[in-house]
Amino acid sequence: MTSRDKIVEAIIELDEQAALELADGRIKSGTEPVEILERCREGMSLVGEKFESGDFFLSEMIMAAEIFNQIMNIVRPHLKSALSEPRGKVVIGTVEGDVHDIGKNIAIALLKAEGFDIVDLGVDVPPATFVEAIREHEPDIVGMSSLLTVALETTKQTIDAITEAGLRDKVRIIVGGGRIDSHATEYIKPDASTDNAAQGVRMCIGLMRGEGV
Ligand code: B12
Repeated sequence: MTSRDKIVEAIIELDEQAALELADGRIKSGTEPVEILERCREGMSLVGEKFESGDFFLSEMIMAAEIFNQIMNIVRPHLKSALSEPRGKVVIGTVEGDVHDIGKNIAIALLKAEGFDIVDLGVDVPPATFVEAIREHEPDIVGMSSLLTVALETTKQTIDAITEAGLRDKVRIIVGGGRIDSHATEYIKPDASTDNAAQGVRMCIGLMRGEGV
């Protein structure tokens, strides 16, 4: 049997107290915040598998999300502070039909730590709201999060709406979330895509420099 990281174990056992104590202890002993978040993501993947196989109900998935949010509260203040000059502006949201926001919120925390200005549109964001927000805030980058297979369709519709509004040339688009693979990317056609927030931040820095990613 493979031995799992203790924080992964605490998340899948829904042991909130142990998970929070472990996160706090690791921060105090100097573990990189991003490393802690990566372990938590592993835990959430296993929670997802348990839900899929019927071992967990929706209520248990909600409980795991709550534990993750509490860990985020411990970790967030320790992410590196922002640069003095903003690197660029990102409008970000979870697409219509999808209410998952943990991944989006991690992406936001890491982007802020790298000096990006963020406009967070929240979850279940209709295409028209993305379009309005681009007109209002004139971002350099638009970030979309989608975790459900069905939300890949709304992600595509959102990009189509941006194109139809004549705004596609004015922004670079990055799409993130656990269902984003090469097939999804081929279908949706963003400028960049990832299932990893730290990589997403590096891609945003590249997009600001005009690099292809
Ligand atoms: C927690 C959870 C929930 C919580 C969400 C709480 C919240 N506030 O977010 C609740 C209980 C509400 C929920 C509901 C549902 N869920 Co759910 N959920 C999960 C679970 C267990 C974890 C998701 C998570 O937070 N992961 C941790 C984060 C850190 O990972 P992440 O999201 O991938 O994000 C990382 C990267 O992708 C990236 N990233 C994400 N977004 C972005 C955006 C940008 C711009 C960038 C750069 C990067 C980036 O950065 C993050 C860090 O690296 C997953 C399992 C899984 N494997 O994903 C299922 C899962 C996503 N859910 C699933 C399902 C089916 C549902 C429901 C339909 C269940 C139901 N019957 O009602 C509903 C749908 C509700 C809706 N309309 O959206 C399925 C989806 C299956 C599919 N293929 O479509 C999954 C995969 C579980 C499973 N294996 O069956 N869920």
